[in-house]
Amino acid sequence: MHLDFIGDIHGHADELERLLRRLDYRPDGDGYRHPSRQAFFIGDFIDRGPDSPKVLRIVRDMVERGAALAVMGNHEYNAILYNTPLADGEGYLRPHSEKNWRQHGTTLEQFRDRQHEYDAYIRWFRTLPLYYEGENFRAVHACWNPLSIGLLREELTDDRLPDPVPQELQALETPLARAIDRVLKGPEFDLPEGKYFLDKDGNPRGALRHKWWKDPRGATYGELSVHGTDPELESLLYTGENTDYYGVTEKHVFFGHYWLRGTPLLFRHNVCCLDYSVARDGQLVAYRFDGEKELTVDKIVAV
Ligand SMILES: [Mn+2]
Repeated sequence: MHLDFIGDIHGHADELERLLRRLDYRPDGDGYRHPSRQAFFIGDFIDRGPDSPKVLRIVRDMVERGAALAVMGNHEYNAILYNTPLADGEGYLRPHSEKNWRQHGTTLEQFRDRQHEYDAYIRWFRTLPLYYEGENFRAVHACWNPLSIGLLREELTDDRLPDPVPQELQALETPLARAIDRVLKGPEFDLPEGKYFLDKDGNPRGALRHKWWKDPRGATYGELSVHGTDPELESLLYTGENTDYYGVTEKHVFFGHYWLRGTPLLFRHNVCCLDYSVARDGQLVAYRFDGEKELTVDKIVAV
């Protein structure tokens, strides 16, 4: 199995085409094809960037013609909820608030006067698996968490969202809603009693998104945080549980989501994050996987 895992695209069609050509894919239909490999898109095709419709044409065509595989990102998930009405007819599972418009509005503007096309993509999003496990690798948008994936395996048929989309997904109050949230957006843990930090908008937060690929034993909150904390927490030792940690003997895991900066690198021989912030002046990144036992940094390709 020869797969090229491709990170978060966020509407950057030019970079996507450049990356596919760099990987020796050739134009085929609306998309591209490689004679002996498949692409694997790990979610977040839309929002923020200049041409989400074109990215979707390419990605969907490649998936439907067998030139690529894909899993859902949180932006596709949010778009589904944004377009699913509440049962009482009063609004949608994801409210049409100003904050949510800021996230999804660029895509909506780009599909202006093409509502049919947009609706068809929302239906297609619903066919995407929430996670994927192969013989020697795993792929997921934000977090391979054994407890959450285990729950999804029990609750869902064929790894996809139920049809119709369950109303319970409007809030994080049920195990299913929380498991999907964790897999597509990443896990959080609570800070010690009475501790909090100020997020980038200045709001106090009592829970921290953390590096689930890092062993929390003996680590500080600062070392485990995927965003900044505050000086007091930086040096405070983590004393909570170890349930999210992805161990060194697990299958290779490929994911995106974390808006990394700088030169692409590997987190570990079996942990590969491919989101290098193409939508914030970063790079679109791929990993060329040929079944190797240990991942190596020279197989990362960036444009
Ligand atoms: Mn994401």
